[in-house]
Amino acid sequence: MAGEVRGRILRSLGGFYTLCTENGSIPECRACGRFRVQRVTPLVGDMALVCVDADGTGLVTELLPRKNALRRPPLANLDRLFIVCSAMEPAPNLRLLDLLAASAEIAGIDAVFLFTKSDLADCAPLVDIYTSAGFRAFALSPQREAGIAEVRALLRGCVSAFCGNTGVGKSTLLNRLLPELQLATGEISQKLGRGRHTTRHVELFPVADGWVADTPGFSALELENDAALTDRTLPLAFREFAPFLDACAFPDCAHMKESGCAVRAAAEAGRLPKSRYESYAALRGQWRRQYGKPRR
Ligand SMILES: Nc1nc2c(ncn2[C@@H]2O[C@H](COP(=O)(O)OP(=O)(O)OP(=O)(O)O)[C@@H](O)[C@H]2O)c(=O)[nH]1
Ligand SMILES: [Mg+2]
Ligand SMILES: [Zn+2]
Repeated sequence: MAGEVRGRILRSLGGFYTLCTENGSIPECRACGRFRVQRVTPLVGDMALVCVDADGTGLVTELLPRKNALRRPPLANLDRLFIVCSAMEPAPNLRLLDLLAASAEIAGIDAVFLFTKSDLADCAPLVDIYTSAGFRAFALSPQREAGIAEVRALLRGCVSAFCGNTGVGKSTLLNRLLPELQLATGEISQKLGRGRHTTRHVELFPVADGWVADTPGFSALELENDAALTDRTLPLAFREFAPFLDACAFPDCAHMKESGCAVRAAAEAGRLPKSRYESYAALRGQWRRQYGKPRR
């Protein structure tokens, strides 16, 4: 059945793409040379047109418009991003969580927090921070069923992804939710960092009426030149700041050292999580150092 068909990119590995089409899956598709010239990189999650030859090999010829796209993890057309963080081994990195959540918020992707290894340490303080910031957040432990049914329900009918630091238990949790996946999981080593990543590529797997991606973990996440995330949009990427933004004394308040800043006052008064405000201030500082003074 030669011809052009529409499909979703499920996997991208070494320049080869696996697509799921209504005629089944087409492995080892190459991408059209024009993409390289146009500096377009097909992403897992992309809807694409693929030309299938008589011998069954495919060539991705066109990417259909994206609903959204993330650089880290590299995925397109996500409805939901599960941000996974362990209570310990590795220790929580709130700055990383808040950067991931901010990227999702600006892209219009629903962020949900999953705190794993609650058998090793209490996840309640973490769950508290994120529920009071207005997110869904769950504490999960291998021995307990709490939260599992809720997460399963959130997977249904949408395209989602698990992301977070390496070793937090993304693949372990996906195996528990979807035992048929049988994903490889890794031993935690003292030497977290390069070469310790168990999951090595992004891949979408089918779930009830939807798709879910496992992604490789990262041990640090740089503020990348994400056009959507600037010092101007950053306050909007912290959803719990919204009720305070109009109450700042200056309309162009950066929510840093300004007098009459309602956001900073709310953080100091405990009306929004202090760690979230600290992440905001740190990310803004980092943005300013990297990309210079904004145009006013
Ligand atoms: N005690 C405990 N260990 C866990 C839990 N979840 C995962 N682990 C262990 O943590 C280690 C890492 O788990 P993975 O699922 O491979 O972690 P990952 O997030 O997929 O890691 P990368 O693929 O490298 O990004 C494994 O040894 C798991 O058995 C948990 O809830 N409690
Ligand atoms: Mg993994
Ligand atoms: Zn302010």
